[in-house]
Amino acid sequence: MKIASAEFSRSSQKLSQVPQDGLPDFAFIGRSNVGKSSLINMLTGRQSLAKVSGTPGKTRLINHFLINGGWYLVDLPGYGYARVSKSQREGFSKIITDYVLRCQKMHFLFVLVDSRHEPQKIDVEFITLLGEHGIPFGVVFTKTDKLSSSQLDSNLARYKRFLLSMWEELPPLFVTSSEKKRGRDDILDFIEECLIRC
Ligand SMILES: Nc1nc2c(ncn2[C@@H]2O[C@H](COP(=O)(O)OP(=O)(O)OP(=O)(O)O)[C@@H](O)[C@H]2O)c(=O)[nH]1
Ligand SMILES: [Mg+2]
Repeated sequence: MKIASAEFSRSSQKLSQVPQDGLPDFAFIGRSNVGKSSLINMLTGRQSLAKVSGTPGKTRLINHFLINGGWYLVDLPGYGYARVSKSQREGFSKIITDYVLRCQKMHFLFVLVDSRHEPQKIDVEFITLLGEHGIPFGVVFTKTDKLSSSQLDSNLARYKRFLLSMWEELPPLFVTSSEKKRGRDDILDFIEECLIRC
């Protein structure tokens, strides 16, 4: 799919502020610093559409970006950020759970995980929450440029084994690097398919 236009639409502090125009959301979520904002910039081909930072916790609000005038890419705050209070760190912030569990509009969640790491407890908890609530999601492996191809293959196989130990089927999986623009077509083609079906 071609991205003809990508523009910042709105930052929301709470669910009641998100756009109410009925256009579908494709949202990016995952641990702080995993690469959500970078992925949005890579997909749209706009270098600084979403704010990227080496310091975790950069994205604090729900940010909607209107794509091709017909759907949104949504940049969500990260979870598991080490400098917030312990209770917030262990759970998911209200802004995230409200968006994920209570948002009325059609949304698909891309859960980002760092391809270098074994499955992390907080990601597993989050994926479990999605499964329990029947929320459609896919898993996006980020920063694959930091691994050799054999390391990547072995980490992907480990993650798949882990997912299959908990669930009967694998969700859609995407292998990406914002640095190398890897995985762009896979994600955009997937979104296009979803838009045709919804
Ligand atoms: N090598 C490499 N670095 C990346 C990639 N994606 C993101 N980064 C780096 O990882 C850091 C965090 O990226 P962000 O896109 O801000 O991460 P985020 O998930 O939006 O972070 P928060 O908004 O703080 O939750 C930045 O220093 C990025 O340059 C990638 O594909 N490869
Ligand atoms: Mg961010």
